[in-house]
Amino acid sequence: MMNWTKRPEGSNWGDFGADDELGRLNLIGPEQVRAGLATVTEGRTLCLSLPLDLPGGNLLNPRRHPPRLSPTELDGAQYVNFPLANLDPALRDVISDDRVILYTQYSTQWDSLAHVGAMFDVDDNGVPEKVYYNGHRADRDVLAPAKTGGSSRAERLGVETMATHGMQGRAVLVDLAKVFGTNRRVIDRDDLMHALDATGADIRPGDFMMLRTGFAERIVEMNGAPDVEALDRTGAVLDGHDLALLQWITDSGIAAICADNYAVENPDPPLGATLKLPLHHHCLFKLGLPLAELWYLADLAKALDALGRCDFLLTAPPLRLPGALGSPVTPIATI
Ligand code: UVW
Repeated sequence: MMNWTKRPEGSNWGDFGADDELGRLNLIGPEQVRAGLATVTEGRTLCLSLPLDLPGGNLLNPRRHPPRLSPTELDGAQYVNFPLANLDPALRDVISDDRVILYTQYSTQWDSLAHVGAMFDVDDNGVPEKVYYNGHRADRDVLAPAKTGGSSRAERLGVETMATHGMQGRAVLVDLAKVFGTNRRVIDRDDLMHALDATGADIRPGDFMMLRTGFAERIVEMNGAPDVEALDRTGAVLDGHDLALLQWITDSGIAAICADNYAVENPDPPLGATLKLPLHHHCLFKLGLPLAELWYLADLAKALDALGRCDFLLTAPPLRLPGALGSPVTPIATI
């Protein structure tokens, strides 16, 4: 039995099963993994993560702060350069051991499907309620603060579902920075089609679509002191209000979108918009299609350019952290 009476127009709710939590990741199966492996010619790997303490500060998003590392502690002792001789004079070992306060979406990250939901009249009774992908009810099934004691641990749709699926397969880089330059530009469907043609990017169902805009490279140049006004003028962002672009995402069969910018889409909605993040709404909420942000794609772009191709094998599992709403990730491209 479905979790809903009415599903949002243009959604795929129910298509992968009533209780599905994987959404479009269901389209990555053995064939897509083999297709990814088949692209490997050089046996070379590239890291697609920023250092996780970038962008630096909390100006890009005041809610999110850089990671804070500190030593583990026991009986008043801090375990950094800790000589076990302090406990037993016979021992010569020295131990260092740490913990971290980590905002899961501060830097290179995955959004889980529990990251953005919507108010929607899922029971078709005229009363909108908070709901996530596939009709999973926000307060009852996904994040029930009453049950979880106020924590943010998702019972459904957390990142661990992505981690256990594997997150490996064929990926295609669309180098928007190469086609359009690195000034801010809002990209609609026609622009994206032009970029696919111009770069020869051949997107297939089950692919990870990777968007390089030049944003993460600017962050690296800013070296921990981001100039937010300059970043606001940097790089392409998708136009989540372009219905033709959203329809292309639906029809293309892509499994996920990974961008080097902050939100994938234009974060400034037009006057009167009822959604601030319409691309997140379409992808996370309607299609169960994960988004990834702040990936570092410059080295990969150079390497693929030299090889004259756009496809590669991507391996990018999030942390298997039960209930997390997003996750840092260290994606690896194999070319
Ligand atoms: C929001 O700020 C809602 O999210 P994201 O980092 O996914 O753009």
